[in-house]
Amino acid sequence: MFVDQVKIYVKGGDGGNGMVAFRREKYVPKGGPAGGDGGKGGDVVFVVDEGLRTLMDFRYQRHFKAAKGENGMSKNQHGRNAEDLIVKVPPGTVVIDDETKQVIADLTENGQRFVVAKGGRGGRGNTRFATPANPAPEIAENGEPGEERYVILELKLLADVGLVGFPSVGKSTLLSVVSAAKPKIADYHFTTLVPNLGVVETEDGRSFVMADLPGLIEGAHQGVGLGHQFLRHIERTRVIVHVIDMAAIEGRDPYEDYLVINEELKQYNLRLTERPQIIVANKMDMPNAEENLKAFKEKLQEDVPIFPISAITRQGLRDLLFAIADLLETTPEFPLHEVEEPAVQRVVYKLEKEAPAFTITRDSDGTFIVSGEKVEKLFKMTDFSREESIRRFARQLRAMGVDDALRERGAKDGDIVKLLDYEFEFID
Ligand SMILES: Nc1nc2c(ncn2[C@@H]2O[C@H](COP(=O)(O)OP(=O)(O)OP(=O)(O)O)[C@@H](O)[C@H]2O)c(=O)[nH]1
Ligand SMILES: [Mg+2]
Repeated sequence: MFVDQVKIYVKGGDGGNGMVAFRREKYVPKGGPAGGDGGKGGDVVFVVDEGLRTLMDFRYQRHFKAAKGENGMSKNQHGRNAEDLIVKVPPGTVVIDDETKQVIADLTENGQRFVVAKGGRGGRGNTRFATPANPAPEIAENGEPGEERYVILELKLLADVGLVGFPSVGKSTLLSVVSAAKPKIADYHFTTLVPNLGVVETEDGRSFVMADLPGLIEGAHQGVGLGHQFLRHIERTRVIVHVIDMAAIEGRDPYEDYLVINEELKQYNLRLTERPQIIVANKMDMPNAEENLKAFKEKLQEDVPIFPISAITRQGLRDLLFAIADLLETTPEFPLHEVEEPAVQRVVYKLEKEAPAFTITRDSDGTFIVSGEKVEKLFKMTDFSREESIRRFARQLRAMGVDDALRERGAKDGDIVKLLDYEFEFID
């Protein structure tokens, strides 16, 4: 199976917890605070590895969690930072945030890195909470939770040239005679279900990657036939080779075919029309082909080069390949997404939208439920085994306005308030 889209879960490592500790010194009954900070959790990092060609490996492993930072230690020793979790991806991987459906990275260059889930920072040890008023605090922070998210990985083939055309016009046959690729060839429609890639070498030693794409039909951009899931592979190609059955074996008019396919490309993405095209008039070994070609040339208005060939008898291939190689040399790469900066690192960073610090809802039994990313993070960073930490947490909630908001929603003394798996009483 050809896997070209997969949804995975990534989570950065949590930060290590801060430590509560005190110095032990001779003659000093209780020395100053000496609890170290926790280490940083590992990031989950995508790294492009040009040895990979597919997203196949992600079929079996879809969860990637980086390690937690080490906890802080006594004598003010920091916990060690955790190592990053490196996840290899093939060139051509587009990373999409599953929630927002935004493209967050477009990974094309070998070795390119993208931090997809940041590890949390280490919690502070009690040394950091010392103040003149409280020189020996019994308080430490838990580590910050690592970022977590679902992302969709999409593989866009990195072919230089894409073969497009109706089913059965001979696209796979052409690829099979100009490269070592062995695509399936047959006289029924949609023989090719997934794109095939082949490396083509011209007689004068130039080479390029050619993709044989599933056949297109009218309405493809709306999902008819194999639809636009394959049209997106054309987006990466610099040159489009438009294959036409000039023998009109199925009774369609070759020029009509040409118009229909171009319309599909245009409907799918206007920018595809910016790609230079080469027309391949295939099946020239058949009777009528010569006549059809003449009529085709008369109707053709654009200045697009036409190469008459027969994939089966291998006629006309040499000149065609030279023309493709020439065109590739003069055609720049096309940026894929409008949002992309023309920077070397094609990683797109987006401002995260500011989520509300907390929201309050009510359970069917009347319990108040406080939720929200920010408040939950504070919760996770609180060490509930220590009185002082709990008091600090209560102060933080008050400062965020949680108490006021609960009061506004009608909370009274003694009402139950829930935050994650923690229940507490509202005290006015
Ligand atoms: N006579 C003749 N037949 C050809 C030529 N090229 C391909 N064919 C035949 O056309 C049929 C379809 O060929 P394919 O290469 O599978 O066509 P395709 O465009 O890849 O088709 P799909 O994968 O279904 O989109 C096969 O029966 C081929 O043998 C040619 O140059 N001359
Ligand atoms: Mg085919």
